[in-house]
Amino acid sequence: MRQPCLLIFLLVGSFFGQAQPRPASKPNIVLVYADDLGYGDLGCYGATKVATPNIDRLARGGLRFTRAHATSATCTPSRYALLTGEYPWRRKGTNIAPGDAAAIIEPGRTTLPAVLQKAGYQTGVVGKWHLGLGPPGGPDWNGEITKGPNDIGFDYSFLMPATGDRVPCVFVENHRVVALDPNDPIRVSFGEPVGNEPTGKDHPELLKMKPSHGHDNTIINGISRIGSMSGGKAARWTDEDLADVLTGKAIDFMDKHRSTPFFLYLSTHDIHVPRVPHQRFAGKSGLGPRGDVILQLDWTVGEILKALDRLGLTGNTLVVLSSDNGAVIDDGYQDGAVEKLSGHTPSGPLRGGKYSAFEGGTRVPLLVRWPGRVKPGVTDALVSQIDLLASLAKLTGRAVPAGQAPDSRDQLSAWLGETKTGRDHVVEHAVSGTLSVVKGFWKYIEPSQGVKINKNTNTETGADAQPQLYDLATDWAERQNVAAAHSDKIRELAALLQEVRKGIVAAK
Ligand code: NG6
Ligand code: CA
Repeated sequence: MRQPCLLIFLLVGSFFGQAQPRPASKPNIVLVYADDLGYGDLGCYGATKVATPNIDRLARGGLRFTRAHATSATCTPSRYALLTGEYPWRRKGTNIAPGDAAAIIEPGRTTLPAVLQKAGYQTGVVGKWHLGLGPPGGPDWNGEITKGPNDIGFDYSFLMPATGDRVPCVFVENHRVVALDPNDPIRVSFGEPVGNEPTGKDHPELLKMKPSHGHDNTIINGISRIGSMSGGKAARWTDEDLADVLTGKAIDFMDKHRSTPFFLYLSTHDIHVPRVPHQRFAGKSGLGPRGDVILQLDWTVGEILKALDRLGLTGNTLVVLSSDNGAVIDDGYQDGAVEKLSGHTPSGPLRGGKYSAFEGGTRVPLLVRWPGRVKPGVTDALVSQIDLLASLAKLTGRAVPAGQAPDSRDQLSAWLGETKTGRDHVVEHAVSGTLSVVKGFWKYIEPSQGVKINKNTNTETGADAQPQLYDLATDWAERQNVAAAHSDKIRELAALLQEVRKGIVAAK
C-alpha cells in the first residue's frame, strides 16, 4: 500500500508543478537589492507616512536587522563588495561608474554567483548592474557585450547597464541590447557629445522632469540624463514601466528554475532617481514621486512573495532584502521629494544619508526570511553585506579559495539569527573615500578634509579635520563627538582601521 501512495503523491506533486524536496543546505536564494532605500523608509523600520505592507509581511516572517551595513555609501562600491567579498576601497576604479565603464570585476574571480553556480544553483541577475561591461574602453553596444555578469558566475542576466539616470537607457539581456535595430546603432559618450538629440541643458522646455543638479544631457522619455546618447531608439526603455519589466523578468526566472535551486539577484531601479513611477503608483503616497516609488518597490516585493507562494517555494527559499546605500532626498531632479517629505524621515533616527560617513550612509534595512530555518524576530547583530559571499559559501558547502573574497567572513549564524553576535567590527566607506569603523558600539570616523554639507543633495558628509568618536549605544544619531574624553579608544580604533587597510586583520 505504501508505494502506490507515494507514487500518487509524486504524480500529483509533479502535475501541479510542485518543486521536488531538496537538501536544507540548498534553499533557493532571492536577494532583493533596493537602490538608495534608507533606514527609515519602511514601515517595519518605523516609517509611518508611507505604507509598505508587503515588505512588512516579509519582515514579520523573518529576521529584521537593526545594525546591518552596506560597505559603502554609494552604489558601485557596495555592489562590488557584495559580489566579490573584497572592500572596494582596496581597488582603483570601483567608485560610481559612468554608463560606458568597462567591466570592473574580472572574469575568473570568485564571486557570490560563481560560488552558488558551483554549488549547483541556476544563477540570475535582473535589474541595475552598475559594475561596468566589456573590455577596457567599454562595451560594444551594437555587438556582443562581453565581460558582463554571464562571465563572472551568472547564468542569466537582464540588465539596466548602469543607473536609471545614466545613458544608455536600454536593457541588456545576456550579451546583447534588447530590441536593437541594427540600422539605428547606439552611440554613448561621457565626454564629447554624440549625435544631435536635444539635451536638457539646451531644451528645458522638452522636459517632463527638470534636473536640480547635473542630469542635463541627452533627453530620453522627457527626462535628461547623465551622458550623451544617440541611436537605439527602438531599444530605449520607458521609465514608467521599469518596475513592471524587471519584476516580470525576475518572476519568469524563478518560474523557469522552480525545480532546481536558484539564486536570483533582483537589483531594483527603485528607489533611485529619476523617480518616475507607473501611473498605478503616481500620486498615491502623498509624498511625491519618492514616496510613490517606495510603494512601487513594495509592490515588486509583494509580487515576488506571491510568485514564491504560487510555486510552492516559500518554505525553502531564503529571501534577503537590503539596500546598496542610505537615503537621499534631492539626488539631482526637481521631483518634489524635499517639498513633499511631509514629516517622513528617510534615514530614520540616523544622521547623514547616501554619500555620508555618518550612519545614514551605510546602515540600511536588512531582512532575512527563510521559513524552513530562520526564526522570525529582530536582531541587533552587527553585520555587513560583504559577508554574504562567505556565509552563503558556508551554507552551500563551498570553500572559498585562498586569496579570494579576502574581506568576506562566514557570518551565517548571525544572518540566520542563530546567534546575536555578529562581526566584532564593520568598516564604513563614504563617497569621499573617508573610512569609519564601528566596533561594539563605538564608532570612529577618521579625520578628513572637505565640505561638511554637500550643497547639491544637502547631505551631511561627516567630514571633519578632527577625529570623531560616537557612542552608538546611547547616541545613534551621532550628535555628540566624545573623542576628547576617550583618546585611548581613538587610538585603538584608528589602529584597527589601519590594520584592516593593510589587510593585517585576518578576514576569516
Ligand atoms: C551621482 C549623481 C546622482 C547618482 C549617483 C549615483 C549627479 C549630480 N549626481 O554622481 O544622481 O546618479 O551619482 O548613485 O550627477 S548610485 O546610487 O548609483 O551610487
Ligand atoms: Ca544606490
